[in-house]
Amino acid sequence: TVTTTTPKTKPKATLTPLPLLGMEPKHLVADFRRNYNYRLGRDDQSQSPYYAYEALSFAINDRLIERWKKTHNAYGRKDCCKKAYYLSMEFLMGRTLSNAMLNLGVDDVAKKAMYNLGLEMEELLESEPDAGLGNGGLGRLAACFIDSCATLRLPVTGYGLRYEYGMFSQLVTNGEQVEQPDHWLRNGNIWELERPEYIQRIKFGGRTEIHTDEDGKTRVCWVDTHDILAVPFDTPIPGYRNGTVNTLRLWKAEATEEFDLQEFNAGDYAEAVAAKNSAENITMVLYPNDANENGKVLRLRQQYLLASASLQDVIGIWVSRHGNDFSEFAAKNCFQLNDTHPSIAVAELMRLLIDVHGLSWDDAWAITQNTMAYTNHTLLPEALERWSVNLFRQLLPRLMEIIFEINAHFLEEVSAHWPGDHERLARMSLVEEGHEQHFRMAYLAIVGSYSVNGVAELHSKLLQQGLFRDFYELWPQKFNNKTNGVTPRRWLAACNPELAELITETIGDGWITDLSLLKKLEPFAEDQAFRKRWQQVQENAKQRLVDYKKREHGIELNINALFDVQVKRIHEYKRQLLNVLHVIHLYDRIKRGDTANWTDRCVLIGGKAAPGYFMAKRIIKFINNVAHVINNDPDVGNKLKLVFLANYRVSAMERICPGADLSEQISTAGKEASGTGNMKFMMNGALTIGTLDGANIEIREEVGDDNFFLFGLTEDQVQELSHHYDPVSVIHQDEDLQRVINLIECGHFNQFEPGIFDIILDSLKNPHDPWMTIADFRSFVDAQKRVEVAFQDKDRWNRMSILNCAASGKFSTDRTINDYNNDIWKLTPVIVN
Ligand code: B1N
Repeated sequence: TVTTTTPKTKPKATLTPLPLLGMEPKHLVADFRRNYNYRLGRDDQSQSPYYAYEALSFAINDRLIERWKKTHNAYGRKDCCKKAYYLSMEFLMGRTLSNAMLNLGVDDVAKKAMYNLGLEMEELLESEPDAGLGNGGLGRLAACFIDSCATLRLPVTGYGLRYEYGMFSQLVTNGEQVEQPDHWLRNGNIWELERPEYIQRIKFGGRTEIHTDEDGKTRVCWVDTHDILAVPFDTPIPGYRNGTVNTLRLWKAEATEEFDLQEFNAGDYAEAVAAKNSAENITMVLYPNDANENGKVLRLRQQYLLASASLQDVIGIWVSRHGNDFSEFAAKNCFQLNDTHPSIAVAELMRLLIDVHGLSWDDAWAITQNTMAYTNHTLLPEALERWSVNLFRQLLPRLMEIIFEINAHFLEEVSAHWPGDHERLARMSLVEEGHEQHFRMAYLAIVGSYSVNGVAELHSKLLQQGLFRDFYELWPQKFNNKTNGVTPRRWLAACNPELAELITETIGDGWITDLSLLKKLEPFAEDQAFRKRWQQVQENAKQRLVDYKKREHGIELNINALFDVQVKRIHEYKRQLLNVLHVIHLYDRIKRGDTANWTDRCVLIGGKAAPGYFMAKRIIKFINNVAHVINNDPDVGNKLKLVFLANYRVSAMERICPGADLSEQISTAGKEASGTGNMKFMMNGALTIGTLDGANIEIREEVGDDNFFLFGLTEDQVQELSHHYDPVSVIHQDEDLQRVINLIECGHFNQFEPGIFDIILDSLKNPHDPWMTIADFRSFVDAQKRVEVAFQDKDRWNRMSILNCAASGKFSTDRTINDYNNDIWKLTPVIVN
């Protein structure tokens, strides 16, 4: 027999706390070596910048995790302080390492540490793949928002989806976009932490039954469902040097265990395991549509997964502390819906409160209406989400019932407010009648929320006067504006260190967390010596962009030229075509010898087209063909270059915006909700040529008309002209424009590809062209002439550049998030130490 002796008193487990990890170069070097040798199993024979990136990232991530746990504890200690949750189908994070080092305050130290190891920080940072879990502005806004929330010490969690494949990468072959899947997780993701203990179960399909309890109470049961699991992966989101580290929680779809087992018992083991795919496919890929809805079942599954998993997560924590007492729930929780994409959350919260936690309809509705807040990001009708009721019936039958019931209650309220107004009732109904019924998701979001906001002054005004007018008349107090911003950490401090240093040297470093302080730069615009330094820094940034293009793409740019940049998704309303028409006009002037007082210009255009958006893809082809002709014409030389920047993404913008002279923000007035690229360029000292659209209006207000190149019709004028727009006669009356159109028509840019640009010509000449490109041509060309005059006077240009940067303070997401918090969330900052 064997006897074992156990000690009388088991020692208490002491796994934590550990002393904080060191922040000196020697500590980072030691941790780097340990990670490189043991966690990654590398040796001197297998050196690669990628593994060096990973080894440093582990070291940095460990330091984030220390602060993450403290933040979590601080939020818990504050007796369940109020929290907000940012629900978004997209978080376009880009790279993490350099931002993490900046926010931790170890950027200089780490650079030294790597230098001591004989490694080049630049090369290492370049090895990190972009987390491209978003399309464009809407997804990047979510990323900037969570950075600002952490910097402002606000208890805000981001909830999204962990797509296996992010935004496709764009190749250009024969001038055409070719999509390549972006398997960004291929080499693992060191920044995420899987949290199996918080897995949530999500129902799909099945049917509903009414059950009666012993006490005669009825409740609806959603049965015979095909469930899947939502597995959370957390990423730390550090604030700027403040000890706060918030959480981005992304859900991955997985199959349930018993799902296999059932089939296994029926003898189809292999088939059952293979069927796991259909569950796991849900979070396989990001839909690559910007401002366009597509109505696919898989997309609705994604949306419901996000809404249900996130709400169950928050309610689960609530119930663990308060049981089924939800009386304080709305006072302590707020969900901000990033457009209508997660708006099914309105109905899902009702379902969870009523069916799962036993609340009455009225109590549940009061909670929902005081917990949800909705942000609209577009007026474009093609982007407004409508889901087929039949699809709901099959996929989410219980949610269909709830939406119908919400609608019934809502229409009663409308009837009471406007008795007998049947047209208004039909207009406002959550259900659009017709050949097939559809749910209007924006209306569901408005009805279920206490706040509805647009993303720039003009956009919010147009929502109230146009798209959501009826709702504004019913509930004016719900409506508000929150002008977008960008985080100055990534978009100035990190991406343009030399400019950041000059600014800090001049006005101190307070601007990094209070961007309004940039206005202290204003007087320096009159300082000759400062202007010279500013110019040198701008030229260095241009040189880095030139070097990069040369190194990575073999493209030669002339550093003395005006760098004229338009980077954003390709969409007709953004009018990349107007830009190209101007380029062709300049080319025509060169060809006819009209080059007195010429300003050399490099026009850079970049952006992805939605794979199903034929016209957008043809515009890319057009840009590339025009570029080919111009760039190979010996008469043109250095006077003009047109370059298409392939695979535009977050990390590309970090190189591009410091090196731009001119920022093109030329959408048809009333179509661009806000824009955020416009703000990144301004912050980095570029000047804007733009229409009175979105946030351009506020940019111009801040910097003054003298420092902004305005052109084009106003939104009112666009409306008015749409009744009698006649582009063909405009072309006839403008000789320059006529020549441009002739060049395209005669096949000058498609000599061996007959007819391929006919659809472009047809759309330009169409009297129903909603983008009115031809209408703004003359005004655009005139504004470009004013740009050239200004650019030739270097002193004047530098002054304007300084003033633009100095006036960009409003466009920090710190200001935006403070506005959200003061008007909508009402959270108290939590100090972590
Ligand atoms: O949201 C940005 C704005 O700055 C832009 O002006 C606006 O165009 C953009 C469906 C969208 N609006 N709508 C979308 C994205 C994906 C999708 O599936 C619509 N993106 C915007 C931030 O406010």
